[in-house]
Amino acid sequence: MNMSTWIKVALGIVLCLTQCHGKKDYSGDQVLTIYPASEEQVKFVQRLPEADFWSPKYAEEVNIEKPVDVLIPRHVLGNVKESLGEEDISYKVMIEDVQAAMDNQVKGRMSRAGHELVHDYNVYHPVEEIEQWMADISAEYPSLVTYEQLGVSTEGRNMHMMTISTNPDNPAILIDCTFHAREWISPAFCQCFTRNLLEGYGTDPLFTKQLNSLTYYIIPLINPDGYKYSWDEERLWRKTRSKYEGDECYGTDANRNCDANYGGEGSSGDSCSITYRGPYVESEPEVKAFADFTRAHLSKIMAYVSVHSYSQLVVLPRSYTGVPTPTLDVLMKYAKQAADEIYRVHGTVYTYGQGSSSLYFVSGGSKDFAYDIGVPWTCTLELRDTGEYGFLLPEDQIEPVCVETTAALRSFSDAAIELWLNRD
Ligand code: 0X9
Ligand code: ZN
Repeated sequence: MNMSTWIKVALGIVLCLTQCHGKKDYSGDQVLTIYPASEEQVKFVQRLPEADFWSPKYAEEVNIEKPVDVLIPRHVLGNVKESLGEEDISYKVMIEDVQAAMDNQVKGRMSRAGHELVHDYNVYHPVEEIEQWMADISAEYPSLVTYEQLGVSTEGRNMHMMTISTNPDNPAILIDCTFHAREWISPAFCQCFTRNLLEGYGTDPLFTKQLNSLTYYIIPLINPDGYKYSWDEERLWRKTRSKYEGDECYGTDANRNCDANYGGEGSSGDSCSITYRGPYVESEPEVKAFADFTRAHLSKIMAYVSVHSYSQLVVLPRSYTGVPTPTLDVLMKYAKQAADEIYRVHGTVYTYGQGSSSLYFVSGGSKDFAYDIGVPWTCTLELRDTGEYGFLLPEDQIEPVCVETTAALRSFSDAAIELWLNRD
């Protein structure tokens, strides 16, 4: 082989290392924000070919009032834009090149590779590193943290949780992250919040006070299989990785698999849908483990927060019915307090309200399950942003998200303590 052939082979190997193992390539794909302005235009948007709806989640939820964020694959992009133009439907390009935005999300991580002596909270971490971090930080604070197995995922991964407590008799708040795999800011938040809490105990007066009267159950990776898949194969994977006999596709939406009006509006029976509810309630071992834990500790759990992205929302129960939730006044009071606290940090605006009215109908969601079995304060927290980067939030926003969302969690902690003191 001559020199130039060698160079070609070497280049081929390098290219193959990044592309040959089948990782989905999103080069040239775009996310558009579309503004339908009439019923006719709404219908047109709903029927866009091969559209992956980011916000809202389903074509049926597209309406005149809200902009629509939607990923359009490169091979239909030209046609889609042309037809939007012909129909006079206004739109803007939200993400120019989806793959470039994905690469940008791990830029800092790449440049720091090999230098990680301490856990870097300002980069996104794959499942193995989060697992290692959990074991490490638990060992670092043995008097405060109990590190235990919550269950085993479909692919056989051990799911862990941390109980951070100063007194086993205290009431508790349950926090989970990564119900949806592609919402990477969620586990990043669980990590930095845990650090803040542990470092704050004994140094920060509010954390010290709260941890003296409240136990924190933290589950950073409730859907480890899906999260792993979003790193290795398909960045925008959302669901678990189960597959059932007779089903065509992989994955159940864990947030449609809970025992809260299971099977109702806002969930799909089609395994290929991103909101597939699974074959039966709690079919997913991850969901079953979470639900069993919640049921077993119900007498103590005063608050439950499920951390998702994106839209900057505090979503209150219930999402499966338009009927106002019986304790909506109390829920709204605490949601407002949290939104105010978030706003105070960097001026980030969060809105709040009952799920069915502020977002869209969801059946089988975890916050409704927890509320229905008796947890008095539950919510889904949809973190940044509102449609600039969506799921592809850059690394440099992890820190500000962490600070402002920690403020919200401090507010929720106060709510949990108050609810405990006022219980009958
Ligand atoms: O659709 C969802 O599951 C959540 N939105 S996301 O973009 N993160 O997928 C909203 C869930 C709100 N409602 C319930 N948990 N019931
Ligand atoms: Zn989500």
